[in-house]
Amino acid sequence: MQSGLLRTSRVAQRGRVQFLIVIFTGILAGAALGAGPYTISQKDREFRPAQIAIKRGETLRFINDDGELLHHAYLSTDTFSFDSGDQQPGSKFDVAFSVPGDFMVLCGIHPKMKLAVHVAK
Ligand SMILES: [Cu+2]
Repeated sequence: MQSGLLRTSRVAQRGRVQFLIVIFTGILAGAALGAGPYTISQKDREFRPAQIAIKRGETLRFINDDGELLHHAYLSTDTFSFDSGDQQPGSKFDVAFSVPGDFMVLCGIHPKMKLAVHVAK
C-alpha cells in the first residue's frame, strides 16, 4: 500500500519536472527572440504608453487607433532613425530598435505627441 503511494508520487513528480523544463525552454526561446512587439496606441493624439523601456532588438508597434486622424511617428538621431510616413487610420507600423540608448519619438503632425523610449543593451 505504502509503496504504491510512493510510486504514484514519483510519477507525478517526474511529470512536474518535465512540465517545468518545457516552461523553462519556452522562456529561453522567448528571451532569445526578444519579447514584443509592444503596442503603442496613438488615441486622442497621445502616444500610450508615453514612455517604455525595451531591450535592444525589440519591436514597437505603432497603431493608429485615433478615429479619422492621420499620425506620423518618426525619430531622427545620429545613431538611430525611423519614419512611419503618414499613418492612415487603422494601420500599424512596426519598428525594431537595434541601437541602445534613450530616444524621443515624435509625431510629424501633432508636435505635442512624445514617446520616450529607453533601449537597454
Ligand atoms: Cu499624431
